Amino acid sequence: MEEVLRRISDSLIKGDASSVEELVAHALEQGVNPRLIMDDGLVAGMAVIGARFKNDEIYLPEVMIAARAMNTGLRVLEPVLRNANAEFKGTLVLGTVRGDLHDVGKNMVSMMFRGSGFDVIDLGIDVAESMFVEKIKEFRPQIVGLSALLSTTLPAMKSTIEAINEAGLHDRTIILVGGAPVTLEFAKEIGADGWAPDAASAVDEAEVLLKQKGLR
Ligand code: B1M
Repeated sequence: MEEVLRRISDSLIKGDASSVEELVAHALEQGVNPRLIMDDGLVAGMAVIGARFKNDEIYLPEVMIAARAMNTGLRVLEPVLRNANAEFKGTLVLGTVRGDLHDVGKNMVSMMFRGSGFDVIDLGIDVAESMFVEKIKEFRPQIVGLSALLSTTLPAMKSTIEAINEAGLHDRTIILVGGAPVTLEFAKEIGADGWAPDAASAVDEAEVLLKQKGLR
């Protein structure tokens, strides 16, 4: 099992999306736990990419290719992580905030929510404040999820919450924020209802908040 996880991680580091796709499918066939494939295969590979990028050992094109391989692997895992028996728990409108193009973590959040019985309206990356407002009006979600990976896009997270408040839409929804530079302290400061350090705990946090706010 460790061998296949290491190969997934190595292929991701090389940016070899088709090998990642094949190996993830192969690991699933072998009965490897999908969460292990995600954490010890895909995320582990991405951590190496992050460290190499930080140390100037690799550059943006390699990072972009690795992220594409990671998203390919996540797509193979998604149907397996989806629990067909999970009861419907609500709707999540999710996006990476304006100016920010990072989507891997957001996609993991989307998968975890879908797997736990939520409908996810994924607005993608670089989502303007007005788009969040428009989609909240359209879908009336119980949860709005904002992701940001850059310290320079944290202000857009704040202005998105302000836009939701100004549109009078916050009462009927909880706003959950996350992403590497987002802290609990920052989340409180900008008026988010909840914060989570990773995709799995985002679901747990949402479930607690939904009960607290009487939305479940
Ligand atoms: Co960029 N990038 N990047 N990048 N990139 C980072 C984030 C950086 C930390 C790298 C570094 O310098 N060490 C740095 C940000 C520094 C900072 O601001 N503090 C950085 C930079 C500077 C940039 C550019 C500005 C580089 C440049 O152009 N000179 C540029 C900005 C582009 C833009 O967005 N406008 C840029 C571009 C890119 C690529 C396009 C090449 C690519 C993204 C491709 C893609 O996403 N499809 C990319 C990548 C891949 C990274 C790194 C290497 C990896 C990010 C990732 O996918 N991690 C990253 C370095 C790193 O993270 N160590 C880096 C794996 C993923 C699973 O983790 O996204 O953190 P993460 O998600 C986690 C949690 O954060 C959490 O759950 C997930 C795990 O379960 N989470 C949530 C995320 N969203 C959540 C929402 C929630 C709850 C939890 O509730 C709603």
